[in-house]
Amino acid sequence: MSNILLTGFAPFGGESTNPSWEAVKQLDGARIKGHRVHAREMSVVFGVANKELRKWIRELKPALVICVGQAGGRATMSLERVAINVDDARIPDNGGQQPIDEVIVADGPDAYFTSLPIKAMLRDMKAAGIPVAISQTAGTFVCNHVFYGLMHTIRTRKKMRGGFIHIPFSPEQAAQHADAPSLAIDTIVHGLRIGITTCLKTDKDVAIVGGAEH
Ligand code: PCA
Repeated sequence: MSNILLTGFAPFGGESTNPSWEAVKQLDGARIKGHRVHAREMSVVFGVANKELRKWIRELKPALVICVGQAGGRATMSLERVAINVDDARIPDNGGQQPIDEVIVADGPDAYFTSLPIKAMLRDMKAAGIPVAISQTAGTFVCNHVFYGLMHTIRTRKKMRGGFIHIPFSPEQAAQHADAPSLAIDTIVHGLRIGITTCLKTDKDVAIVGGAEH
């Protein structure tokens, strides 16, 4: 049976939970279309997170890798289109590092595109009633760092597909922030399951509307 690696993150930035780990851990051990899901919790530390990711990829040789992270303030699940080669931290990571305008991979390309069929995922997740959108930026903190690290690691592995999904605060987190949107963890889990299923049955992405003006 082939493996799927699904990662979430530890809490950061003063939060006591991270909805990405709360959601992905519920899918640990799940079987989806003949694949086995392996959920792992990643450190919110530049450098360390990518080392953890490479180790899990070596161990599991997954056909599909989806990294999930919290994007507090966003209202929908965000299927990330592009990872850029820069670390520019607004706050220190959980190890106290705060890189400003540093490259992630010295001789790497400026950007990598996701290899997930994000338009097909958008279509299927929407049809299931999940609030979801395509996002053109994963930011410049640890999530973009991991997304770029993932795409760089799998760049020559044609059979391995990967990408990144940002998710909103959980309702419990949003209760502590004025006017912050949220999604229930169960909704996120449902959305991830559908997104993964679409990845497994879609070789080539579909060209459907999903762009944005900003
Ligand atoms: N979100 C952060 C890092 C960890 C997480 O869950 C980000 O968007 O960069």
